[in-house]
Amino acid sequence: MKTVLQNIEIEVVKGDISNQPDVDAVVNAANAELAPGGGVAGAIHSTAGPQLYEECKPLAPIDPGEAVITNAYGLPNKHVIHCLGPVYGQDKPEDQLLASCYRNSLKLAEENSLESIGFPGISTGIFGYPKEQAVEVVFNTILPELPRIKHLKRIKFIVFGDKDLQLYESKLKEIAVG
Ligand code: AR6
Repeated sequence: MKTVLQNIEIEVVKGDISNQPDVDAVVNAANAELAPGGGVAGAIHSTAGPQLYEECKPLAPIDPGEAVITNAYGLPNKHVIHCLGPVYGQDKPEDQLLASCYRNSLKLAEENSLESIGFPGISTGIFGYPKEQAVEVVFNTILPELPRIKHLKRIKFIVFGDKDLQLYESKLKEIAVG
Protein backbone atom coordinates (compact mmCIF):
# COMPACT_ATOMS: atom_id res chain seq x y z
CA MET A 1 0.00 0.00 0.00
CA LYS A 2 1.22 3.50 -0.76
CA THR A 3 0.10 7.06 -0.43
CA VAL A 4 1.61 10.46 -1.25
CA LEU A 5 1.99 13.10 1.43
CA GLN A 6 3.63 16.48 0.76
CA ASN A 7 4.98 15.07 -2.54
CA ILE A 8 6.68 12.17 -0.77
CA GLU A 9 5.56 8.63 -1.40
CA ILE A 10 4.96 6.65 1.78
CA GLU A 11 4.82 2.92 1.19
CA VAL A 12 4.32 -0.14 3.39
CA VAL A 13 5.27 -3.64 2.27
CA LYS A 14 5.71 -7.01 3.89
CA GLY A 15 9.18 -8.32 3.18
CA ASP A 16 12.82 -8.74 4.08
CA ILE A 17 14.79 -5.55 4.76
CA SER A 18 17.89 -7.13 3.23
CA ASN A 19 16.19 -7.51 -0.16
CA GLN A 20 14.90 -4.04 -1.04
CA PRO A 21 16.70 -3.02 -4.24
CA ASP A 22 14.41 -0.04 -4.88
CA VAL A 23 15.66 2.10 -1.95
CA ASP A 24 18.94 4.03 -1.69
CA ALA A 25 19.37 3.09 1.97
CA VAL A 26 17.97 0.58 4.40
CA VAL A 27 17.90 1.24 8.12
CA ASN A 28 19.41 -1.35 10.42
CA ALA A 29 17.85 -2.03 13.84
CA ALA A 30 21.34 -2.24 15.26
CA ASN A 31 22.97 -3.07 18.58
CA ALA A 32 25.28 -0.56 20.29
CA GLU A 33 28.38 -2.28 18.91
CA LEU A 34 26.99 -2.23 15.34
CA ALA A 35 27.80 -5.92 15.23
CA PRO A 36 25.97 -8.67 13.37
CA GLY A 37 23.12 -9.88 15.60
CA GLY A 38 19.71 -11.46 15.14
CA GLY A 39 16.61 -10.15 13.34
CA VAL A 40 17.16 -7.17 11.06
CA ALA A 41 20.85 -6.77 11.99
CA GLY A 42 21.47 -10.45 11.26
CA ALA A 43 19.82 -10.26 7.84
CA ILE A 44 21.60 -7.02 6.90
CA HIS A 45 25.06 -8.15 7.96
CA SER A 46 24.80 -11.58 6.42
CA THR A 47 23.71 -10.19 3.05
CA ALA A 48 26.15 -7.25 3.17
CA GLY A 49 29.11 -9.47 4.08
CA PRO A 50 31.99 -8.98 6.54
CA GLN A 51 33.16 -5.65 5.09
CA LEU A 52 30.11 -4.01 6.62
CA TYR A 53 31.15 -4.88 10.17
CA GLU A 54 34.70 -3.74 9.42
CA GLU A 55 33.38 -0.30 8.45
CA CYS A 56 31.08 -0.29 11.50
CA LYS A 57 33.69 -1.10 14.15
CA PRO A 58 35.32 2.35 14.40
CA LEU A 59 31.87 4.02 14.50
CA ALA A 60 30.74 2.03 17.58
CA PRO A 61 29.49 2.19 20.23
CA ILE A 62 26.41 4.30 19.56
CA ASP A 63 23.74 5.43 22.05
CA PRO A 64 20.00 4.75 21.91
CA GLY A 65 18.42 7.12 19.40
CA GLU A 66 21.68 7.67 17.52
CA ALA A 67 22.23 6.80 13.84
CA VAL A 68 25.32 6.38 11.64
CA ILE A 69 25.69 5.73 7.92
CA THR A 70 27.92 3.26 6.04
CA ASN A 71 28.23 1.69 2.64
CA ALA A 72 26.00 -1.28 1.87
CA TYR A 73 28.47 -3.75 0.28
CA GLY A 74 26.59 -6.93 -0.77
CA LEU A 75 23.16 -5.38 -0.15
CA PRO A 76 21.32 -4.03 -3.20
CA ASN A 77 21.43 -0.47 -1.78
CA LYS A 78 23.90 2.43 -1.67
CA HIS A 79 23.98 2.79 2.10
CA VAL A 80 22.96 1.33 5.43
CA ILE A 81 21.83 3.67 8.19
CA HIS A 82 22.43 1.96 11.53
CA CYS A 83 20.23 3.01 14.39
CA LEU A 84 20.11 1.84 18.00
CA GLY A 85 16.53 1.69 19.23
CA PRO A 86 15.59 1.76 22.91
CA VAL A 87 15.20 -1.48 24.84
CA TYR A 88 11.57 -1.29 25.99
CA GLY A 89 11.28 -0.95 29.76
CA GLN A 90 14.96 -0.08 30.12
CA ASP A 91 16.07 2.90 27.99
CA LYS A 92 13.95 5.93 28.91
CA PRO A 93 12.04 7.85 27.68
CA GLU A 94 11.39 5.12 25.14
CA ASP A 95 9.11 7.10 22.86
CA GLN A 96 11.57 9.99 22.54
CA LEU A 97 14.50 7.65 21.90
CA LEU A 98 12.54 5.77 19.25
CA ALA A 99 11.50 9.08 17.67
CA SER A 100 15.18 10.14 17.60
CA CYS A 101 16.02 6.99 15.63
CA TYR A 102 13.60 7.86 12.86
CA ARG A 103 14.44 11.58 12.91
CA ASN A 104 18.21 11.00 12.87
CA SER A 105 17.89 8.44 10.07
CA LEU A 106 15.94 10.93 7.93
CA LYS A 107 18.55 13.58 8.72
CA LEU A 108 21.38 11.32 7.53
CA ALA A 109 19.44 10.43 4.39
CA GLU A 110 18.95 14.11 3.63
CA GLU A 111 22.58 15.01 4.36
CA ASN A 112 23.61 12.32 1.86
CA SER A 113 21.06 13.47 -0.75
CA LEU A 114 19.33 10.09 -0.79
CA GLU A 115 16.05 9.82 -2.67
CA SER A 116 14.61 6.80 -0.88
CA ILE A 117 14.91 5.03 2.47
CA GLY A 118 13.56 1.76 3.87
CA PHE A 119 12.75 1.41 7.57
CA PRO A 120 12.10 -1.73 9.62
CA GLY A 121 10.09 -1.60 12.85
CA ILE A 122 13.02 -0.49 15.02
CA SER A 123 12.92 -1.89 18.60
CA THR A 124 9.79 -3.99 17.95
CA GLY A 125 11.59 -7.35 17.91
CA ILE A 126 14.22 -8.39 20.43
CA PHE A 127 14.01 -4.95 22.13
CA GLY A 128 10.33 -5.57 22.95
CA TYR A 129 8.68 -2.27 22.00
CA PRO A 130 4.92 -2.91 21.63
CA LYS A 131 4.09 -2.68 17.94
CA GLU A 132 0.89 -0.61 18.36
CA GLN A 133 2.80 2.02 20.35
CA ALA A 134 5.79 1.97 18.02
CA VAL A 135 3.71 2.66 14.90
CA GLU A 136 2.24 5.76 16.57
CA VAL A 137 5.74 7.05 17.36
CA VAL A 138 6.87 6.33 13.79
CA PHE A 139 4.15 8.40 12.13
CA ASN A 140 4.10 11.12 14.80
CA THR A 141 7.82 11.56 14.12
CA ILE A 142 7.90 11.27 10.34
CA LEU A 143 4.90 13.44 9.44
CA PRO A 144 6.20 16.71 10.96
CA GLU A 145 9.53 16.15 9.17
CA LEU A 146 7.99 15.94 5.68
CA PRO A 147 7.82 19.70 5.02
CA ARG A 148 11.57 20.00 5.72
CA ILE A 149 12.57 17.20 3.34
CA LYS A 150 14.44 18.28 0.19
CA HIS A 151 15.90 15.11 -1.34
CA LEU A 152 13.83 12.13 -0.24
CA LYS A 153 11.06 11.19 -2.63
CA ARG A 154 10.05 7.91 -1.05
CA ILE A 155 9.87 6.49 2.47
CA LYS A 156 9.24 2.76 2.57
CA PHE A 157 8.36 0.69 5.63
CA ILE A 158 9.32 -2.96 5.43
CA VAL A 159 7.47 -5.08 7.95
CA PHE A 160 7.80 -8.75 8.66
CA GLY A 161 4.39 -10.04 9.67
CA ASP A 162 0.70 -9.67 8.81
CA LYS A 163 -0.03 -7.95 12.13
CA ASP A 164 2.57 -5.26 11.45
CA LEU A 165 1.28 -4.82 7.91
CA GLN A 166 -2.26 -4.27 9.20
CA LEU A 167 -1.06 -1.77 11.82
CA TYR A 168 0.89 0.30 9.29
CA GLU A 169 -1.82 0.10 6.64
CA SER A 170 -4.58 1.24 8.98
CA LYS A 171 -2.42 4.12 10.20
CA LEU A 172 -1.62 5.11 6.62
CA LYS A 173 -5.32 5.03 5.66
CA GLU A 174 -6.15 7.17 8.69
CA ILE A 175 -3.51 9.73 7.65
CA ALA A 176 -4.48 9.70 3.97
CA VAL A 177 -8.12 10.44 4.87
CA GLY A 178 -6.75 13.28 6.96
N1 AR6 B 1 13.25 -7.77 7.49
C1 AR6 B 1 12.30 -6.93 7.99
N2 AR6 B 1 11.89 -6.95 9.28
C2 AR6 B 1 12.46 -7.86 10.09
C3 AR6 B 1 13.46 -8.77 9.67
C4 AR6 B 1 13.86 -8.69 8.29
N3 AR6 B 1 14.78 -9.49 7.79
N4 AR6 B 1 13.84 -9.54 10.73
C5 AR6 B 1 13.09 -9.13 11.77
N5 AR6 B 1 12.25 -8.13 11.40
P1 AR6 B 1 14.82 -6.78 15.62
P2 AR6 B 1 15.16 -4.65 17.63
C6 AR6 B 1 11.30 -7.36 12.21
O1 AR6 B 1 14.81 -7.79 16.71
O2 AR6 B 1 13.91 -4.99 18.33
C7 AR6 B 1 19.38 -7.60 17.01
O3 AR6 B 1 19.92 -8.81 17.40
C8 AR6 B 1 10.92 -7.95 13.55
O4 AR6 B 1 9.78 -8.78 13.42
O5 AR6 B 1 15.66 -7.03 14.43
O6 AR6 B 1 15.48 -3.19 17.37
C9 AR6 B 1 20.36 -6.46 17.17
O7 AR6 B 1 21.68 -6.92 17.13
C10 AR6 B 1 10.62 -6.71 14.38
O8 AR6 B 1 9.27 -6.26 14.15
O9 AR6 B 1 15.29 -5.32 16.18
C11 AR6 B 1 20.01 -5.85 18.50
O10 AR6 B 1 20.71 -6.45 19.56
C12 AR6 B 1 11.55 -5.65 13.80
O11 AR6 B 1 11.96 -6.14 12.52
C13 AR6 B 1 18.55 -6.15 18.64
O12 AR6 B 1 18.28 -7.29 17.85
C14 AR6 B 1 12.80 -5.37 14.63
O13 AR6 B 1 13.30 -6.57 15.19
C15 AR6 B 1 17.67 -5.04 18.12
O14 AR6 B 1 16.34 -5.29 18.44
